[in-house]
Amino acid sequence: MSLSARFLVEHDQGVGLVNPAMSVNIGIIGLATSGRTTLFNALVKGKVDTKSYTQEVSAPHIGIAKVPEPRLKTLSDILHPKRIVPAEVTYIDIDASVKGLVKDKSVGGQFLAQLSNVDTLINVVRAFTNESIPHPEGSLDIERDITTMNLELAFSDLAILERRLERINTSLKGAKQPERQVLLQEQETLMKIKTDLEKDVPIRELSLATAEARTIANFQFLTAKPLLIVVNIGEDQLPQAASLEAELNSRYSRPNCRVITLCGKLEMELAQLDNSAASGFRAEFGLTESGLERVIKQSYELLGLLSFFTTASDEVKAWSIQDGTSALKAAGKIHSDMERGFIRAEVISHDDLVKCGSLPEARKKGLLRLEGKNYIVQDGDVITFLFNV
Ligand SMILES: Nc1nc2c(ncn2[C@@H]2O[C@H](COP(=O)(O)OP(=O)(O)OP(=O)(O)O)[C@@H](O)[C@H]2O)c(=O)[nH]1
Ligand SMILES: [Mg+2]
Repeated sequence: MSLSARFLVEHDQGVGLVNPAMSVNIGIIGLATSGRTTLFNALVKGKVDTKSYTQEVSAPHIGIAKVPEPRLKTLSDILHPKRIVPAEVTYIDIDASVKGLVKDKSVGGQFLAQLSNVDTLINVVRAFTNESIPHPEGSLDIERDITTMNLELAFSDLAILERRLERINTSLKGAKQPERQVLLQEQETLMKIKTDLEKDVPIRELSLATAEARTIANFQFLTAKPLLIVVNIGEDQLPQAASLEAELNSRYSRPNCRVITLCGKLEMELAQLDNSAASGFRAEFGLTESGLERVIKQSYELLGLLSFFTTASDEVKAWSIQDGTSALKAAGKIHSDMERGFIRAEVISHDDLVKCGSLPEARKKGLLRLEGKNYIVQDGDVITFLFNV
C-alpha cells in the first residue's frame, strides 16, 4: 500500500476518516528532543538510534505495530486456528528538523507531504528532565510546546487554504453555472474554516455538515486530524503520572483531542523484553498496560475505530473499521471480490461465541445471525462473509 494513495473516503453513512481498504497510519510529531523516536521505538519494538540527536531533516522512520486485542486470545482458545493474525497500525516518526518547525513559523514541504497522508497525529511533548540533552527552547514548558505545535499545524492549513482561495477567485472570473455555484460553495466553506483557524479553533473541533466535510476531505488538513498529545515524562515522575494525566486532560482535551502521560524511555526499554518479563517490570512501576496498548486504545477511540473478527481458512484474524461501517464495506476491507459478490454475512458477537464455547453450539442455540449488506458491524462481531464471484 502506498502512503500517497491514502485519502479521506465517503462511507455509505457519511464521510469517514479512514479508508476502509487500508491500514491505519499514525504520524508522530513534536519538537526536537521531545522523545519522538523513543516513542516510535517503544510502539513498533524498533531500534532506531536515539542517542545522537540531529537538527538535520532525515528520512522518516516507518514501522508497523500489531494491535493488542485480548479477544483474539479468547477466540483462538475456542477455535484452535493454525494462525492468529492481529490488525496492524503503521507509525511514522517524522524526524523533521526543529528549524523548519519552530523558527520559520512554517511547516516544511517534505514534512507536510508525509503528514498529510496519516489518519491521526501524536504530538510528543517533553516533560522529562535530562541535563545533557537541552530542550530546544531552553526550558521545559508543556503548555508552550502544545501551543507551538498547534500553531504549526494551523499555519500549514492556513497556507493551503489561502492558496486554494486565491485559485477559486481566479477561476470565478470566467466561471459559468453550474461550475460557478460549486466554486462559490467551496469558497464559503473554506472562508468559514479560515475564520475559525484564525481564532485558534482547529478543524477537528468544528461540527461540519456532511457536504462541508466532503468539500474539505481531499485537502488533508492537519488540524482536521484527531490529535493525541503524549506527554513524555521521566521515570521519576511515574508516581504522579495518573494525576498529571487527569490535570492535563481537564486543561487540554477537546473534541477529537486527548492527552496521555507516558514514560517513553521506560516503554522503549520494556518493548525490547519478552511479554512476561515486561509485565513483571511494569507491575513494579505500578503500570497495568503497555505504552502500545494505551496509545492504540486512545488513537482507536479518537478515530472511531472498532474491531471485528474473521475465522476462515484456519485463521482467526482481527480487522479495524470505522464505527458505522456496513457489512458490505467491511467485506470490501478483506477483499474487493467479497464486496462485489456479497450475498450475506453470518454474524455472532465475540461474547456470545465465548458463552457457547463453539460455533456448532452457537448455531444450535440460534445465536448465529444472517445479516444483509446494510447491517452495521458492531465491535467484537465474529463474521463469516458469504459471497459469490
Ligand atoms: N530521561 C529521559 N530521557 C528521555 C526520555 N525520552 C527520551 N529521552 C532521551 O531524550 C533524547 C531524545 O530522544 P529522542 O527520542 O531521540 O527524541 P526526538 O524527539 O526523536 O529527537 P530528535 O533527535 O530531534 O529527532 C534521547 O537521548 C532519549 O534517550 C525519558 O522519558 N526520560
Ligand atoms: Mg528523532
